[in-house]
Amino acid sequence: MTEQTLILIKPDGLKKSLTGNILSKLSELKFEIIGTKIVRVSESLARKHYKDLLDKPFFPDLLKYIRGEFHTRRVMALVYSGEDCIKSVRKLAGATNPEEADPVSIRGAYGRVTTYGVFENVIHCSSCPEDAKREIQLWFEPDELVDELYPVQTVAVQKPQKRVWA
Ligand code: IDP
Ligand code: MG
Repeated sequence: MTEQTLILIKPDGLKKSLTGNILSKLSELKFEIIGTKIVRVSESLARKHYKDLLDKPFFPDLLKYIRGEFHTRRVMALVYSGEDCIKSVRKLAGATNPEEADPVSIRGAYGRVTTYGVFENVIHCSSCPEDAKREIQLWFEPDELVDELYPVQTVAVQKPQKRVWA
């Protein structure tokens, strides 16, 4: 079944200059990139993304980690589309705990467990179709994707303002 997945190259991945390596590995899976951007992660976005982990002891450090307080304040967000891509990307990413991940997986090769206890595992990828939809809609607006994935509605925006080069 054709499906989509949200991938984040986390701040440690960017800080360690792993973007190229990770994208090369992902490209071997032959899926299509249908959206990408560099994001400065707000507290609100981080909380929504990790809403199911709110009661975990590592949650405060997880927020700091994904917001780049330990590395660099950005993540690279991508949406991939393809046949069974959720499972394939999860396999390539490896187990959540980098110490338990297959050594040739992305997390096994590049991740680490820090002394402050967060699994710095370089990459996020959606774990099931429901999560993928929620996460893609959280990180991307409809016009930022080249495919029409989900129903959209048009809303009136009054006096839109945007920043332009001075
Ligand atoms: P996943 O990223 O493999 O889907 P989740 O359980 O959704 O794993 O956890 C989200 C993120 O929270 C992980 O990628 C990792 O960075 C962090 N994390 C998860 N479990 C632990 C833990 O037991 N200790 C420290 N950090 C964790
Ligand atoms: Mg998860």
